[in-house]
Amino acid sequence: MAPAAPAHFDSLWLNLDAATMTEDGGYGIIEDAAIGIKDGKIAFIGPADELPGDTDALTDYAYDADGRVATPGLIDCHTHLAYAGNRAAEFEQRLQGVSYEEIAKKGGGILSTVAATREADEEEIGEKTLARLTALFQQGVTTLEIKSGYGLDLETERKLLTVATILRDETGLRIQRTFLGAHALPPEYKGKADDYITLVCDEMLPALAEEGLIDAVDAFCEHIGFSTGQTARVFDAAQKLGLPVKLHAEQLSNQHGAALAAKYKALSADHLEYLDEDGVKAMAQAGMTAVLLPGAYYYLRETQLPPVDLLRKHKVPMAIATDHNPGTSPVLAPILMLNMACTLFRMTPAEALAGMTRNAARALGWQADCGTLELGKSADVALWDIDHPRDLAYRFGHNPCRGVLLAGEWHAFEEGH
Ligand code: DI6
Ligand code: FE
Repeated sequence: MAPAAPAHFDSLWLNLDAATMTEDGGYGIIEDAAIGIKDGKIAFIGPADELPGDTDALTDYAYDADGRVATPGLIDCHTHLAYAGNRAAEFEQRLQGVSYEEIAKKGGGILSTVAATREADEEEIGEKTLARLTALFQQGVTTLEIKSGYGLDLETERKLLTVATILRDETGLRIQRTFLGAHALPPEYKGKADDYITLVCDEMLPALAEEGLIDAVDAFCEHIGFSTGQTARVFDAAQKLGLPVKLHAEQLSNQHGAALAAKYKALSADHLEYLDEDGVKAMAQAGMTAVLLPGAYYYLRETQLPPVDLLRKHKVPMAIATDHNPGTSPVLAPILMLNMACTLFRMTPAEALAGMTRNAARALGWQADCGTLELGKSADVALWDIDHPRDLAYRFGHNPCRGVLLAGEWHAFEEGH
C-alpha cells in the first residue's frame, strides 16, 4: 500500500475572523479565515476559500473556532512580574496625599519590595510569579517581558532572572528577561550611587550575562532613580556584552533619557509622560518604540499625558503594557490597559491593540517571530468571544479569551475566568 500523502498542516483552524494586525492604523481583518499550522508556525493565513485543497487532504486535525475572533497572542512588553511582598499600605498613604517620591526618599516604595524580595526564597518567588503569569496567559498573553530589579544585589538579581528563565522553559511562553539592576539605590549604597553603578556594570551585569540569564538591559533614569551619566555607564557595559538596551524614561520629569537611549539604538523608551518633541525625534531617528504604560499613569494619578500626537506625527510606533509591579501598577489586566490607552491616552482601539501585538513585539526586538498573524511567524494566537477586535478595548472586567495557541499548541480557557 502506498503511504498516505503527508498532511500539509499539523493542524488547521477554520471558521474564524482573523485580526492579523499587519496593517498600520487598522486590524487587517480577514473574514471567514483559516489558519494552518506546521512545526509551531503559521503555514497558512487567509480566507478559508483560498486553502490549497480540501480540509481532509490538508490535515488530520481540523478545528472549528465557532466564528470567534482570532488575534495575535497578546504581548506584555514591560512587566516587573518577579517579586515578593505587597504595597497596599503605601497605596493608602498615597491616597492621603503622600507622594510616590516622598515614599521613595524615606526608603519605602521600590526599596520595600527589595527588602521583601531579598527575604523570600526562589521557590516562593517562583510560585508568586507563576500565578501572575498564569493570570496574564488566561487573558491571551503569549509573550511577555520580565524585569529583575527588586534584588539590587548579585544574589537576589540572579534569583529573579532564574525564576524568569525557569518559567520560560516550563511554560513555553516567550519571555524576555531584562536585567534592571539600576532600578533603585539599595540601602547599603546610600549616598554612593556611582559606586553602586560600578557594581552593576563591573560585577552583576557581566556575571549574570555569562550565566546566560539576560536578554536585555534596562535602567530607571529619573531624579529619584539614576542620572543620564549613570545610565550611560550601564548602557556602555551592556553594549560591551552585546546586549540590547531599553529605558524607563521621562516618567516623572524630563531627564532627556529617551534621547540618551536613542544614542544607544535602544529597543524602547518606556513611560514617557514628560517626553518632549526633541526626544520624540531622537526616538524616531533611532527606530525605537515608545512603550506607554497607562496603569502607572492611573495609579500615580498623573495628569501629564504622554505625547501621543507627537509620537504619531514622527511615526514612532506605540506599544502598551501592564508595567505590572507592586507599587505603581499592581495590574494583571491587559484588556483594561487597552481600554485605558484609549480613554486616558486618547489612542484608537486599533492603535491600542497594535500596542499589545505588533508594536509590543517590536519593543522586544522580536517582530520577526511574533506580534502579527503572518506566514512564518510563531502560531501564537488568541481566540476571543467577541464580535469585532475593537470590542477588546471597549469592555473590561470580563474575560472573553476562550483559549490560545502557543506555538501551535491549543490551551482552552473556561468561560468565567
Ligand atoms: N517605574 C515604575 O513604574 C516601576 N519602576 C519604575 O522604575 C515602579 C516600581 C515600584 O514602585 O515598585
Ligand atoms: Fe516599569
